[in-house]
Amino acid sequence: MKENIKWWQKAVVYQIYPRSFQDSNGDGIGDLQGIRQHLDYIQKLGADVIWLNPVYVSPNLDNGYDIADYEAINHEFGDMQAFDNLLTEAHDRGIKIIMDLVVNHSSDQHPWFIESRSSKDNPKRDFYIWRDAVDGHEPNNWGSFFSGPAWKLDTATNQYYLHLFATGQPDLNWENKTLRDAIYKMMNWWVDKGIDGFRMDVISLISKPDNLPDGPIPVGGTYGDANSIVANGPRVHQYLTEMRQQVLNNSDLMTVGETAGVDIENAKRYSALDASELNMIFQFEHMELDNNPNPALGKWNDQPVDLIKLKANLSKWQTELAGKAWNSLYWNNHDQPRIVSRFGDDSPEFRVVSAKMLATLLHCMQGTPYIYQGEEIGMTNATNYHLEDYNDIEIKNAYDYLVIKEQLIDAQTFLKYVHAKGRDNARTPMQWSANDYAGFSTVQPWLKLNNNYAEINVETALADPDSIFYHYQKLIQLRHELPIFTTGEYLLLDSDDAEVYAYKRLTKDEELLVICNFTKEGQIRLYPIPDAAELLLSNYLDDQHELLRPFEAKIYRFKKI
Ligand code: ISL
Ligand code: CA
Repeated sequence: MKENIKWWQKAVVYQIYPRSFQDSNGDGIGDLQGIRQHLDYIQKLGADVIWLNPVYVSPNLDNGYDIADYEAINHEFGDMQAFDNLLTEAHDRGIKIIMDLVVNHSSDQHPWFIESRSSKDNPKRDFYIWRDAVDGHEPNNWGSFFSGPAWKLDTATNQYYLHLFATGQPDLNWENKTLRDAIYKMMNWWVDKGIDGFRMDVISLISKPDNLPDGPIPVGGTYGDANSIVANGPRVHQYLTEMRQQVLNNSDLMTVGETAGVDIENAKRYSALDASELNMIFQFEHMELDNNPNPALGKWNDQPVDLIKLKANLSKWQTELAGKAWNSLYWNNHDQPRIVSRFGDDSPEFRVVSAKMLATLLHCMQGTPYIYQGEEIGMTNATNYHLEDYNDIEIKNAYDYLVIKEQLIDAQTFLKYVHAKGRDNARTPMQWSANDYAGFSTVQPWLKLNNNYAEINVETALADPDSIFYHYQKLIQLRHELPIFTTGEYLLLDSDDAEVYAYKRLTKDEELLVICNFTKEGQIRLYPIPDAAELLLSNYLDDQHELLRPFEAKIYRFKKI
């Protein structure tokens, strides 16, 4: 691997959720022109790649993850000219752009689906997954990711269609070769435009198992778990190999698959270094460690993560993929709550140190790190939200199902859980300044602001040399300058230490030692550190050696001992 390092193995990605990044025309919705205004900011941070969440024509049931036209820009965001300008200006700065590819499902407003549902003998009928009722019920017991059944009866033809997500997101039928070819054609159209790669939405779900067997029903639940049945389906590797040949090999692209339900064995195939499928994947296990112990409640919970479990999990991915496949490293994205509120401490006293600690822990690992907008200034969960403030379909459907229909929890408990885990925590408008509407817009934004924007914003961060922003900037520089960040072997220390996460990165002649105190208490730990060791980065002004202060994080570098 050392000889043959690819550009995307050394890159750091900055993820932009366009709706919430910058509104340039005063309609309260972020847009492409708004992103152009901040390319200098992203360059200053040092990121190499931007991942854009979906910007295509969409009825926005799931904020762009329900696509009605794959080759046109949603007018709220601008037009194709605005996209081309953004791409050119990013490239002028040496920044690449990867696009979100959402092809497990389309919108029910996509012309393909409109045709498909019109009659059983329409040529597009087989582009989607249609089944007859079984004994007057849904064709199987699968539940949707967004609560309720994964099937909807369509009265036009009296058959059910499959939707693993919202009813307005019918699943595409990848068994159909004409459909696959249409998708590859669309992808090549984007590649020809000069984009630099794809982030592939729930790509692990595209191959449904034959006969669509029922899923296991979690204790206390109603529907079968579709994810465990569909993920890594029988032909998914075949389809991705085909995609690689038909599209991905046509240019030097970066690809990352979002692979819900992936295990190590499948991960090694999706992201094998032999370049047969994708470059890397997003796995979810470290984002599920703080799920509710009651499986019927899934992610809805407000309990902290167990550090020993987190270590075991991250270390498993580090060691198992090493030398064979490639990891993505992430704490945050548009579906996850803010990491400083989740695994750190967002109180005024510890927000900055704990955000820097979490950044250090992640960015010293092997893989390609992703930074989600606002993470670099330590944006927090929005606890000023009431139930009526939420926009996210996952939250709304979960409320209808868990609180109203099944009455598994009361509204107050639900709100507590949504404050901790809801996706809208990530989607509150980017906090640029203490000005009106946080400098995001000149009018009330589409989604309520986090009320801490006067203290937590980009302007304040850029003016403070000790800010979280500059810590991220330094971590990116280190990765760019020191090959050990990319190539070094990962070695976990003290797997049963419940307070401090320490690990090494090792090359033939060098070591990094990364030490992260996950607690707000002081800790005493003695690690073997040679006198000549260089302290590369820390989140405190001085080094007190074996004394680790609250959330202290340090990176040492030294010749191998
Ligand atoms: O968000 C989740 C948990 O809160 C996940 O279950 C999520 O739905 C899953 O990871 C798939 O996510 C992707 O596809 C969805 C879309 O809503 C998400 O925003 C996207 O990242 C459907 O397209
Ligand atoms: Ca706008």
